[in-house]
Amino acid sequence: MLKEMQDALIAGDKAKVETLVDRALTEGLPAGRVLNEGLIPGMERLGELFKNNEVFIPEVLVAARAMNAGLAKLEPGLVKDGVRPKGVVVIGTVKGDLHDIGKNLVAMMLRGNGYQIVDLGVDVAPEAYLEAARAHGAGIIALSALLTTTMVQMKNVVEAVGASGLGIPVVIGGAPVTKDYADRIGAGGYAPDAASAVEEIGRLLAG
Ligand code: B1M
Repeated sequence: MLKEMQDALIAGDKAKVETLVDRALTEGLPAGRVLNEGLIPGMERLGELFKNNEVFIPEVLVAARAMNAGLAKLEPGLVKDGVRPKGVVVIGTVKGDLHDIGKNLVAMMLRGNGYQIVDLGVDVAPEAYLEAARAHGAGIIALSALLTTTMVQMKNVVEAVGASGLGIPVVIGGAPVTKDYADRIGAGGYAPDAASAVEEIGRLLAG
């Protein structure tokens, strides 16, 4: 069923992805397994096809919609009930970048671990992070970037936060982002995937 889910995702068949996610959950598969063995490998296979010019942007967009629909179905299973917010996290994909699947996953895992999430979406200007952090009393700002051309925006946000006097850390991640890059731009934290983002944010908020 998980292989069938991957195929439906690649085909951009949103209704089928939703049905298969529902069926997997009804049959008792843990949400984390559906995510890690169904949806994510599907997206990885799609990435390969995209890289090799075997599929193009319209197909990827349709598949991304199917992925987000599948993620929405999984969210209740990934989120623990009745946990008091551990802190407020402002999250968004940086200016010029429209990729939101990884960012949504990080937001979802954080929510599931008891954080209150202020999700600014995609293509977020540095000032918007600052405004939201002030308005919601955030303890941390989390940035996602998927393009080598947009990850440079992270430096602008780190500098804006530094100049603002807010005194809160910025944590960064996304496929092209590395620990070395985070250190170079003075970001307080870095995480390679959604699960480590939860750990990293917990560490930063505790310290
Ligand atoms: Co785009 N795209 N895309 N794309 N796209 C990539 C990223 C690319 C690697 C494809 C390729 O060439 N192989 C390539 C980037 C090359 C580069 O810069 N190095 C690329 C390109 C070039 C482009 C365009 C420029 C294409 C064009 O127009 N010619 C264009 C740019 C548009 C823009 O943003 N301005 C573009 C457009 C698109 C779509 C809109 C069609 C669509 C996005 C739809 C959407 O997100 N709603 C899309 C997609 C889907 C992809 C691929 C296929 C999949 C990305 C994805 O969602 N992965 C991608 C190829 C690939 O990655 N294999 C590709 C699944 C997701 C779960 O992983 O986002 O990496 P990811 O998140 C991970 C970690 O990175 C981490 O945790 C997540 C899960 O563990 N993480 C964090 C992410 N954020 C984090 C933040 C953290 C911590 C961890 O802390 C805060």
